[in-house]
Amino acid sequence: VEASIPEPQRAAWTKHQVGGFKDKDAFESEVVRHVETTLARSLYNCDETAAYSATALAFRDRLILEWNRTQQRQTFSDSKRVYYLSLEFLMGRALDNAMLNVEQKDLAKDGLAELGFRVEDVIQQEHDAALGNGGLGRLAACFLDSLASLNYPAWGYGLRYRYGIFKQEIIDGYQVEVPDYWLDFNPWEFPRHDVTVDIQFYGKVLTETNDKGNAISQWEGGETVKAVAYDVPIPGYATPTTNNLRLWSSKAASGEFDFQKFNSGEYESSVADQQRAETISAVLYPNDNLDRGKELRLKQQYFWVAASLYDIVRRFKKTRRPWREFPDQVAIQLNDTHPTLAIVELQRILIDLEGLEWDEAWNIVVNTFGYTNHTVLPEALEKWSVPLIENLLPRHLQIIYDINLYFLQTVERDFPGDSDLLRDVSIVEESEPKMIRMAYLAIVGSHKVNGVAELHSELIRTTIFKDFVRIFGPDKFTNVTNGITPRRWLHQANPRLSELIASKTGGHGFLKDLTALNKLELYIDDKDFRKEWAEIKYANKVRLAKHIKATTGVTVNPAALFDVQVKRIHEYKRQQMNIFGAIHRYLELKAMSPEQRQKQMRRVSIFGGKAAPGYWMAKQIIHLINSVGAVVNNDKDIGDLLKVVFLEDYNVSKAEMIVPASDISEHISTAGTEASGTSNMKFVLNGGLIIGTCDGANIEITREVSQDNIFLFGHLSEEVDDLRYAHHSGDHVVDPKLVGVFEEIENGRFGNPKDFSDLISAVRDHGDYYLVSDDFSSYVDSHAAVDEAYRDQEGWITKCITSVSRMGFFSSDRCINEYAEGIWNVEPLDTTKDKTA
Ligand code: 4GP
Repeated sequence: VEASIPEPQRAAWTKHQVGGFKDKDAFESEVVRHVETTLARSLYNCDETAAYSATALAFRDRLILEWNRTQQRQTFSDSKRVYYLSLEFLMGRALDNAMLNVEQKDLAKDGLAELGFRVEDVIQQEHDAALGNGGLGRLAACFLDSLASLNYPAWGYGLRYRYGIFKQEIIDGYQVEVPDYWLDFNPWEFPRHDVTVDIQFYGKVLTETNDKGNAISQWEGGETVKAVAYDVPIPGYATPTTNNLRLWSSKAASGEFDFQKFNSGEYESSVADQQRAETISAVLYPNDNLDRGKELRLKQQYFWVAASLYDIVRRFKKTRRPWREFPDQVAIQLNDTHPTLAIVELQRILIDLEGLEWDEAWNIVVNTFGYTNHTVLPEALEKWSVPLIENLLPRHLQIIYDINLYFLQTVERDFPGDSDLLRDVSIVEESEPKMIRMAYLAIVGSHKVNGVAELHSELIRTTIFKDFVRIFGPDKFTNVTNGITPRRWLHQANPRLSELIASKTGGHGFLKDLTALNKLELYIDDKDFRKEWAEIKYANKVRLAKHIKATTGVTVNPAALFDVQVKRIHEYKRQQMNIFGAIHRYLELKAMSPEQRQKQMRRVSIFGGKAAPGYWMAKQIIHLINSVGAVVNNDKDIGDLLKVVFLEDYNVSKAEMIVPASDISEHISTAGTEASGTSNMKFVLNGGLIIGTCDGANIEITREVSQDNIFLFGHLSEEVDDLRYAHHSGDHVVDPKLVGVFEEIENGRFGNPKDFSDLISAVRDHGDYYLVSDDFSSYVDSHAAVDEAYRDQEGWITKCITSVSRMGFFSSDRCINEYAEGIWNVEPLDTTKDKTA
């Protein structure tokens, strides 16, 4: 249907087209209008929540206009688009970001003040959009910000979970999970009830032979669920480009409920279908770096991938180009293996629905997809059982088998007689039941595979995917070191530091070209600058201290060294080593004379992070941290020499407060386990230093800031195998300092020792897989070096300023440009040439 307004009427439209807020007045009038109409409130009952809602709606209106124009511009330019498929987008709050990106926060601040509100309080009313677990999901969110800020024609595709990651409460020292009702009020999404796709599950495959003698397969029957699009505008920074994040929500395909059942009195079962359909997009699986293989998760994956591909293909078809040009118009990036079924689905569309020959179709598929791996942990590498796929997606299983067959034929041709190789690289694992190895499918079906930091990319090339490097050659495998958006992680999270940097680097240009930070080194000896720098850090610590007081009741001294480890709780990330280290510090302090003690550096050990609800060891770690805090924080001998706090419900908006307040942050994974890490970059960018292992992006951070400005310790990844072997062969002796720590835990100093016995036995009796004992003494030494360095405040500030000035490399803008050039082959759009129909 032609929906375009005819030429003669267009003048009327243009006359009424809405722009941004011309001034503060215009903004205020929009806020008041939304309070009085959209929210049906008045000046007599407008609280902060209502002020937030109205402000958000006012900005949303503004964004959606640019969103519309951006979509038009991209359509008319007819250029190649990027589609970022991610099961997680950990967006956090949107209002502050929107105000800053469209450069109207000051106006909003003044306007809100005139209406009786403080912008800071209004911002705090927003609920985080927590549609992700951790690093992988937050990376996707930073990428969306960069794609829009750099004017790339790009879409994100994900799922609109009704419940995001659970809310964490700490009760009696234990994690308790509470559902996250984030959708109660969400002004940032636009339901598109006109954009729906029917998604099929189950059923069977009918194969017929056509006149040419070719087998034609049809997937029939089964059940259908409707995917409804919800669009979230993504504003770029200081550019009109406003891209789209499209999230799919599931609904029953057949109307609201079964009227016949309803009329015959079966009230409950009449809505059962609807509920069953809606479960698909109901929950985000709360696992980070872990695959659980649940049927509903597979359903989620196919539902999302099929709806997204339908949308992408529909958009391509409007261009009326031949199919072979699909990869010239479309680049699809697979954020981990979760969307790997997209490879199979596109092949199915091309051969079953569009009638292409297998080889021609497969060529298109491979040239369209790129795959990013985010972890080498075996427990995180996705596998799906063949019977499960066969039942849910019978036609897809056939196609997977064919993809594997043709792939193995090429391997057999190139490496004749190597049956071990055939078995090792087969997409189908010959286990009972048989399993589909999704990472292998993703590699075979993509033209590029990348890791997320240099060490990690090297590890995937030489360990988990080494056979594929032999088969496809080294060029298919590449590295794109992760990055973070400086808009959220500096400008928004640390406004005073951002202003100070702007004042020294010639304005806010560094937010678009982060390498401009290097100009700061010119001011390294500037007294006023250093003073202001230190004041900002202190103020950020005061703000965090207030939060700690309000949420935990513990008083911490902002002059103490703030030592932070916030991230998902995982044995490989080694929060257990950190808390063992804190216990060791506590025991040492206790053993000192009061005079000696007073000479020690004051410390606040700050922890935060969620444990997957089913991850027993991670939950024990949280419990131990809280139990140690309960003892240490109330010990009169210790006072403010050591405090141990666990901050509840770590999320993006809390990170924005915690990161700028850190002096030292911990990135202490067993070497070779943390693919990259991205919070390490955030902490350094905000003028905090790192204590860390030679792992993930810590290595490249060291290369940039130099060895002198980072506290590295521990064994290297190439030593890990031998060390593990030593534990098993009985050649390892547990570190004596750690033995002392274990004794105190087992003596009941921190509560019932049974509660922590598994944490201890993992290290002492079960092979210490994460090598806590091997790294413990260098960890403790490194902390002593941190104390020493911090004593010299001037030296410390020099280290911090130097480090910040060298962090330009870690912008997600650099990262996105690398993807665009090396993987997607897409160009940014010139936003100044606004063509219309
Ligand atoms: C994470 C990695 O653990 C982390 O090192 C990396 O920085 C991040 O991806 C982004 O690349 N992986 C996950 C996951 O979150 O679930 O596999």
